[in-house]
Amino acid sequence: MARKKIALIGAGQIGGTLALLAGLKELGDIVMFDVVDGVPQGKALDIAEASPVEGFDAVYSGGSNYAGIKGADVVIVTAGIPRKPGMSRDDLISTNAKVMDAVGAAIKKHCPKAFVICITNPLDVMVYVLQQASGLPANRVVGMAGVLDSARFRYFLAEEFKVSVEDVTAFVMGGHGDTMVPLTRYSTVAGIPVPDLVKMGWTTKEKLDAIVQRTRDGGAEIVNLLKTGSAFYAPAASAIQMAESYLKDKRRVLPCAAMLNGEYGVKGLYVGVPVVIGAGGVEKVVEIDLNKAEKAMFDKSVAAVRGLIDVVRKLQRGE
Ligand code: TXD
Repeated sequence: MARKKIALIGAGQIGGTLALLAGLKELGDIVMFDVVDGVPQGKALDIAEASPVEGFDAVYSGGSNYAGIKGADVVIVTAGIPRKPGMSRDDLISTNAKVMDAVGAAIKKHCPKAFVICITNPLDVMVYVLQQASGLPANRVVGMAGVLDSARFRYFLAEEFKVSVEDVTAFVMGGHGDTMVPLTRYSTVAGIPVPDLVKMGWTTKEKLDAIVQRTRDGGAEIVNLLKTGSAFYAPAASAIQMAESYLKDKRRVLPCAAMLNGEYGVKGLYVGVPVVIGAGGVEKVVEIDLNKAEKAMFDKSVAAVRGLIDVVRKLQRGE
């Protein structure tokens, strides 16, 4: 059986880490694409040279020609520019939306059967633009944010409880940003809901609230430390988990930005919700019961995503 092909659009910080992790996990052959000539080639060769040491087989290539992504089974998109000083949020949206248009057109032309994972920020809007531009069915285009946000939540909870990260599950819904909705009720240690652990004296309500806030600010915490960029190891690991679930038809239940079609009362928008990812792409949107306060937080998050989509539509109309 031929190896699967994974195309990475954007060979920056996350792109490079994705390439390494995909190799270490032997998910397939990897082609890296970037507009900066030399970088995808250099990273591809560097990682390929690590393969004899680490003991994995994968063919690595890199370039600035979209023809290289032909027939890819999975495409992971990190292409775009970060926000620079003096640049408004709308400037960033407009620039990265144009990048998504170009990437989407290339996917449509060269690998229309691929499963596509978008990482580029602002995530919930960029995944929408990418899906529209690619013309791929919405169940084959997803956004990565929830796995990362819940990984941060899991890490902080494991640290607080002094237990293995493996035994902590956590649940984050909504858009990627200040309005994300960490759900403590659905987060557990070995199946014990976190609110019960508060009752059991494992932590206090105040400490838990602080952890929830730290999760919301997780991206900014790393940016403030790094100063010259944003997080890349955990974002890459998160997207690889989604790609692996698709490639191996694992049917994992993962929080992803998925196109909603009436679920949670939302239609035609990408929002972070739990989904089942298998060989069919997004095979199911899991609709959980939200209490009043949670629903209010979720609706606020949806409204924020809708606001950004309106900005994109205006920009696309040239207003
Ligand atoms: O949870 C999440 N979704 C995120 C999102 C978590 C962390 C970071 N997140 C976003 O991912 C971040 O705000 C960025 O929008 C992306 C990629 O982050 P990364 O740290 O990898 O950014 P880099 O290092 O700047 O890499 C971007 C690359 C860079 O090499 C550019 O040359 C390239 O994108 N680029 C392009 N590639 C292809 N085609 C076009 N048009 C293009 N423009 C720039």
